[in-house]
Amino acid sequence: MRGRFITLEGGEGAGKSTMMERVAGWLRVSGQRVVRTREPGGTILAEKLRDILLDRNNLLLSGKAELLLMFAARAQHLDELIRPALARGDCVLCDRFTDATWAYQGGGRGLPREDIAVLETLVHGDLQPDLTLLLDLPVDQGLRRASRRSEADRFEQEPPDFFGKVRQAYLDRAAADPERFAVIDASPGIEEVWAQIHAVLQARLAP
Ligand code: Z5A
Repeated sequence: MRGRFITLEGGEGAGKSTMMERVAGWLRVSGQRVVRTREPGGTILAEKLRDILLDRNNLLLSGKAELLLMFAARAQHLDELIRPALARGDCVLCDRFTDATWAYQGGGRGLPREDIAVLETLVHGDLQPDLTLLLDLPVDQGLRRASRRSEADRFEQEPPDFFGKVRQAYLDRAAADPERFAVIDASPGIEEVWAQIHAVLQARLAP
C-alpha cells in the first residue's frame, strides 16, 4: 500500500518549516517512516532549478518560464523521490506542492488556470496529497516574520498586494476541497499553532 503524502502550504513566514519538524516527529512516533522534502527542490537537479527560481537577480524571468520551471522541478522531484518513497510505503512530508503553484503563479501572477491544469495533469496525473495543512495568517504578519529570518528572495520582493492574492487563492482552494485541506490559524504563537495541527493529525491520521 502506498505511503501517505502530506503537504504544508501557506504564505511567507507562515511557519511551515517550524511545523515540519513537529509533524515529522509526530509521524515517526506513530510508527511511520518519514521522508521530508520541499518544493521547488527536493533532489539535486530540482534544487538547481530552485536556485534559478529564487535568485533575486533573475528579474527578467517571465511568468510563463517561472511556471514551467516550477513544474520541471516537480516532475524531477516526483520521479526521483516522491513516487519511489510512496511506493515503498514511506510517508512523504513536503513543504509546498502544486497548491503553491495555484496560489503564486495562478493567484499572485494571474497566469491562466487552464495552463496550470494542463501541466498538473501532465506532471502528476491524479496523484494528490492525502492531507494538506494550510497555515493561514495575515500578509503583513507573515512578511514581518519572514523579514526577521533571511534576505528577501525573488518572491519576497513582490508588493503586499501580490501576497494578498496568494492568500486568497490558497483559501479558495481549501474551501473547494475541505476533505484534503485543514486550514490552520497560523497567527498565534508556536505552541498554539502546533496544538491545532496536532488535533488535525490525531483526528485524520491516528491509527
Ligand atoms: N513557489 C511558487 O511560487 N510556486 C510553487 O509552485 C512553489 C513555490 C512550490 C519557496 O520558498 C518560494 O517558492 C515561495 C513560493 C514559491 N515564496 N517565497 N518566498 P520557501 O517555501 O522555501 O520559503 P517561504 O515560503 O518564504 O518559507 P518561509 O518564509 O521560510 O516560511 P515558513 O517556512 O512558512 O516559516 P518559518 O521559517 O517556519 O518561520 C519564519 C519565522 O517566523 C522564523 O523566524 C520562525 O521562528 C518564526 N515563526 C514561525 N512560526 C511562528 C509563530 N507561530 N509565532 C511567532 N513566530 C513564528
